[in-house]
Amino acid sequence: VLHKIDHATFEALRVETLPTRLARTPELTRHIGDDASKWHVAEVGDGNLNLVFIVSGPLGSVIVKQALPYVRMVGDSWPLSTRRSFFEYQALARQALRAPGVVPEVYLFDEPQAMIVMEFLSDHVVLRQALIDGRQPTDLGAGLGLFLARTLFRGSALHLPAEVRKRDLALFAENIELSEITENLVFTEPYFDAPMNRHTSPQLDDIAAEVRGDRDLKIEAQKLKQKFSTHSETLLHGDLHTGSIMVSDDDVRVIDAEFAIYGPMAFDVGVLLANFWMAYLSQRGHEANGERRGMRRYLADQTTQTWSAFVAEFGLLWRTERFGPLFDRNLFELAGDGSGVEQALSHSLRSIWRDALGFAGLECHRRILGLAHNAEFETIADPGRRAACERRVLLFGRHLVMNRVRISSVQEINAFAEKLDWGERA
Ligand code: SR1
Ligand code: MG
Repeated sequence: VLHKIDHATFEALRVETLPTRLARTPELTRHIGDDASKWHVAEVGDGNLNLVFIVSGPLGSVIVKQALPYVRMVGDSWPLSTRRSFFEYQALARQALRAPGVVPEVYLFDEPQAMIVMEFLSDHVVLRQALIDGRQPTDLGAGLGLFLARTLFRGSALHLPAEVRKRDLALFAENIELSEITENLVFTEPYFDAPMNRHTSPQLDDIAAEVRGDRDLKIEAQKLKQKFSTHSETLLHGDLHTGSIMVSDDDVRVIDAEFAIYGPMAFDVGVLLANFWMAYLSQRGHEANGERRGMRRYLADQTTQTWSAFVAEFGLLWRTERFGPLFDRNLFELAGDGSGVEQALSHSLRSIWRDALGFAGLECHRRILGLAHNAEFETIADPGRRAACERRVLLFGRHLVMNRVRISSVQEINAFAEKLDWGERA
């Protein structure tokens, strides 16, 4: 049953009304101060769906995030239940337990107002913008690899008791509208001439038509969609691109879990890697005099570090926290079959790797041909230069999807990205 918003009580916050409306909310005033006349409010939402306010007072600042009953980037012609805020809150609570210290602390969830009051990350900026600006936060890939392994392993039947996992599976299965957005926007719409699609035109018209006419690619996209929508393996973040990550010079945080749903582990891994590779392939568009060489190296390093941190932590958890019903210890450790444990682990990692490359390829396509694009390309002012970068992303994405069974390492993919980047220059 889809949640219906209570129009009698729900009211979108505005910069002018927020202080009066939240003046007597202790979860907020304890962090910023009681006197609402001294608050400063700014709306800073740059995502596609919600309102996000920074509210500052004499004691400090908080973030107030509110879901709107429609898709912000499109307008009220596309209604969307504010219930997504409930799923974001539930996902944040689980991520905080499974990967401590990575998601912002939640101070208050107000369900009728679809509003989450949470920690303001004062030293942090959105990773996508940081990468556009040429910043190189330390330990980024390693931190994200740990986050992926911990949340994906600990939300799965490898770790959770059957009852807990099944209850969560049912709970998040109701995040119907948001998972449907992903199913449509990632897996289907980029591959036909859907009304909301757009691409840099006319420069990419030929390759857009080629992608849409590629039957083998479309079949692979649908096989991956089937995995995404039926392989309910773990609680996903569901939208782990570089706009859902905040960084300071030496810290990484993950935000924006409203797309949380049970799905294949490989989805979060693939989306994140794809966004690093897209950032890599956008560098030419931001470059003057070769000064982005170091940035390209940095981004390639983040992909290898993400994957190796993921593999190491996933292996550790596999050996030490496999308490769930899958790959039961009675069959391996307790039967004295230590090497069986390792064999099973490498099978699982191989299948995550293969599927992650498929999801990564599709994420690349949808950001160039679909509705929601990435700022690292949108901010390349010259359309010819932008299109040259975007064309490489489309070729890169197809390579990942079609060759995912044969590709054996991140280094191999980075070498392919490098070759594309040099070979196809505008
Ligand atoms: C209509 S929402 C478009 C995109 O924005 C979100 O961040 C998700 O990536 C979604 O696919
Ligand atoms: Mg988001």
